Amino acid sequence: METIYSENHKLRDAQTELYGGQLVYPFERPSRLDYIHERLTEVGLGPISAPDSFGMAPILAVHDFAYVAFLQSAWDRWQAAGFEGEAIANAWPARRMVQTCPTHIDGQLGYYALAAETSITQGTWQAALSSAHVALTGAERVRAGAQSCFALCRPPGHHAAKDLYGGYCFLNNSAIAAQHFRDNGMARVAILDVDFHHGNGTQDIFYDREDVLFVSLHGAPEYAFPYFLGYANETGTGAGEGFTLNLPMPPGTGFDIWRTALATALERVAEYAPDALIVSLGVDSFETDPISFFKLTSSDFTIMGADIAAAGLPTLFVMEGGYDIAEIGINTVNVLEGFQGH
Ligand code: OKP
Ligand code: ZN
Repeated sequence: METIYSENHKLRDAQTELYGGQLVYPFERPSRLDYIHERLTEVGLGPISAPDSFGMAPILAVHDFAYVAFLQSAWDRWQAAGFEGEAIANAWPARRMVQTCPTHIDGQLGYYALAAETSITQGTWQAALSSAHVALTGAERVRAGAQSCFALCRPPGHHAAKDLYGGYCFLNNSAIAAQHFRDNGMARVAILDVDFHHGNGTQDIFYDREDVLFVSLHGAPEYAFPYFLGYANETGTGAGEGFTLNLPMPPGTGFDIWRTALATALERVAEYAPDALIVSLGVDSFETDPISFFKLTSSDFTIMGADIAAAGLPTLFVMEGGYDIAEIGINTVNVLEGFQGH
């Protein structure tokens, strides 16, 4: 399996994440990809290639123009305002308040943020844009006939909506790839999100559409980020009714239950009969992930990959989360090797 990878991800190296009332060095850090890259090389999964450029059109096919302009300029404007730390949202358009975008950068951060843990820094935009182009390059490989491809994206994307960042995400790489498939001749695309966290951004982007199926396995939002989306009764709206499937699971869930949910998810995907499958691949369902509560083991990830391969669909893997950094390479590559049958 070919991997698409760019060192541009290193341009995002935020020093702060608001966690437990403290500013800590972020869980979502550059070394995550070093471990994955190292493991890919170690097992010889396949060639590792640089992304191509696709310009802004496929990004603007998913995200609002004003949101993209905000992301592009936020760091410079934050600095110009005289702030000395990294840019962190701290005021929101809450219930019964005005839902319009203010002028001051501090207010705009709250307007576009869905959570406060994600700081915007120098290089964040460039890294996010490169990450989207990694996903688009992987999508092009699948379009050209590859049975599978691994888009080694960073920063991740599945929490980003058309006009929202947060949960370590800025541009929704999987959604951008799905829309690119749609705009280049594929009639139906399925997104299977196996990251521990609910892919609220991806769900929101396609919630009223029947041409992109969204299926997600995740920590029950009563107990887990993003808290305010991902419940089982969210099934889509309008033409999209029935084209969102959420399979939330409680704290302590192990692979027996998780794998049964995966079978349910893959049955829905098979019924949908998409032209291609995009897997939002997070490995934060791992038993020792520091911010998650599922109990999957390293060998479970190999079985996960084999189960996904049994769907028999052209498959684009898009990297999302995974924060037990010492094991992230093994767990991620186990999925890909399982998919390939070893
Ligand atoms: C991004 B991805 C933990 C708070 C976590 C943000 C999590 C973002 C996860 N107590 N806040 O889905 O892996
Ligand atoms: Zn996650």
